[in-house]
Amino acid sequence: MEEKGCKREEVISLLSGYRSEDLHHDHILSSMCTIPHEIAVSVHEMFSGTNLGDPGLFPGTTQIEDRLVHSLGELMHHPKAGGYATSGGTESNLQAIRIAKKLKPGIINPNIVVPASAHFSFDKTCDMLGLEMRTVPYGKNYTVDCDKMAEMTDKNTIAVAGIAGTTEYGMIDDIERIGRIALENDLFFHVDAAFGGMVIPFLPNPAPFDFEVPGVSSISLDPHKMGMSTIPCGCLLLREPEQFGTLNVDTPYLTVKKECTLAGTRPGADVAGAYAVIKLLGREGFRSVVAGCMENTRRLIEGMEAFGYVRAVDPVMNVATFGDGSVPKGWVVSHTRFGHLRFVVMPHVTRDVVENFLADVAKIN
Ligand code: 0PR
Repeated sequence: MEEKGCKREEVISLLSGYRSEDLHHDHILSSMCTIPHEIAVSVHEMFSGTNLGDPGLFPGTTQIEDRLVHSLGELMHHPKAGGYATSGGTESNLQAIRIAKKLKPGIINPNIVVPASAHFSFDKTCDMLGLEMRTVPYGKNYTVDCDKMAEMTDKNTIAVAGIAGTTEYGMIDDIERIGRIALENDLFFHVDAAFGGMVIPFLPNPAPFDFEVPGVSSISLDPHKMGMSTIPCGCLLLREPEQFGTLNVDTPYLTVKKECTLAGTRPGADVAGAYAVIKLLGREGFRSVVAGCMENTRRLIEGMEAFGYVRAVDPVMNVATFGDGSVPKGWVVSHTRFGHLRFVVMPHVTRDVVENFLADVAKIN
């Protein structure tokens, strides 16, 4: 830090320079985040400086968090779900598995059994919590092999997980089947719907994946992905809200005397933004956003296949994957662990963006 501060314009100009080096969304075809909705950005500013870590100081913002949790609980077919706004899928997954561990004390070498497709946040979780991570191989269509999952659980298993909207292929595990495995073996069952939670409910005939499914204990879903909120906004929901109590620590000098969240200071701005988007769009609005993304996903696949790129799988959601092939310069596309080209058709990947991309693909084929 320098001794003397700079003029405001200098600071803004310095930062604008850095910002201009960032890539533009209209060329990013592989991100699970998007340009936040305009109302989320306005509300974010209105609530900057709010801290959900000390709810007694911000009772208004705290009510908004409660309303967000309630709305998302309703969306997940369980209006009485408990929950809180996390920093994203990583924190939600970590906290869910922490709860599972607390609910089964006394296991010497605890393990969790997760699909091979599980996001790398489960590796971090297991590292932090001292758990063995058992990875179940893929079955059909890049979803988890449920027979193998059942075989891989044992008396030291504290939780199983299913993914509703896998990061790489956008597929949905057989949540009903995993729910039965969980119930038969008395296991905590966490559904990672960080991406899919704000997509699947708005598809025409979605497979059951949420609290509607017997055995599901917790769900993570992220407004900062398909919910179009500002970053960072995730949400962890529990079927039995009182289980959050297993994480409580005493906070004697705060306005609340106990806290179960991971972070202490927690932003309210993104949470208010997320709630604003939900209120503004309603289910109808989200259905239309998701329908647009699915339409653009289909157009991308049709366009790519016309150039000889072969789809890796028929996507259930707005993720498209293809056998490898070259990609025109200037576009950001990622590769899955199996080397497939991977696109995430987020709301910023509009029909025009898809057409511009396909026009560039035409030039290299
Ligand atoms: N669970 C699933 C199924 C996910 O896809 C992700 C992230 C997480 C958990 C973790 O969520 P947070 O990153 O919010 O903690 N999926 C994206 C990914 O790893 C995150 C992302 C988003 C990465 C935008 C890059 C990017 O540009 O690909």
